[in-house]
Amino acid sequence: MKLVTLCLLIKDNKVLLAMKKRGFGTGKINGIGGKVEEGETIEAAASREVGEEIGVVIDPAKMEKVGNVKFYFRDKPEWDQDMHVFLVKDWQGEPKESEEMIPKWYSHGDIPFDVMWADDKHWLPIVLAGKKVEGKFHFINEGAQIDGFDIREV
Ligand code: 6U4
Repeated sequence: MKLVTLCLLIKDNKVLLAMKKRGFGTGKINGIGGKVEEGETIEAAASREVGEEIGVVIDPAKMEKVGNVKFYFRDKPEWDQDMHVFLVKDWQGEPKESEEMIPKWYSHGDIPFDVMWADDKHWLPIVLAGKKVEGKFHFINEGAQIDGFDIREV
């Protein structure tokens, strides 16, 4: 199962999400992150991905771990992911578009769930409300549909 990260930058009651231009989930809007590489801590990987994808520098010590969500794809088990979610309120630099992503700020009441992964509406509002989550989702139809899930606040 792939270990991946997701960072949610928060400023003035808005969250930074980004449209993915290539790779897994192309065209979808989500937080910023990617795979943890061998020998890397999860926090270091999250910080590296944010640097690569939107050009912002984060101190791994200043990220707040707020979630662990596992994804299981019934028809594509090689896509299974163990995702670690972080809130980030302190960084250096201005988010900018890269070859991989187009970032944009969203009010908490204006999240574009219809163009995000189907799981996000079940856990992202909880995290944006300042709580921590843990859970799992089972997908069918190559991720287009949820076939069962379990999310709890921790
Ligand atoms: P490379 O190999 O670097 O092109 P990349 O396109 O960066 O891969 P990957 O696989 O490294 O993608 O990371 C997937 C990213 O998508 C992670 O940040 C986690 C995020 N992600 C995957 N499934 C998700 C889901 N169901 N809901 C969500 N984010 C998800 O909110």
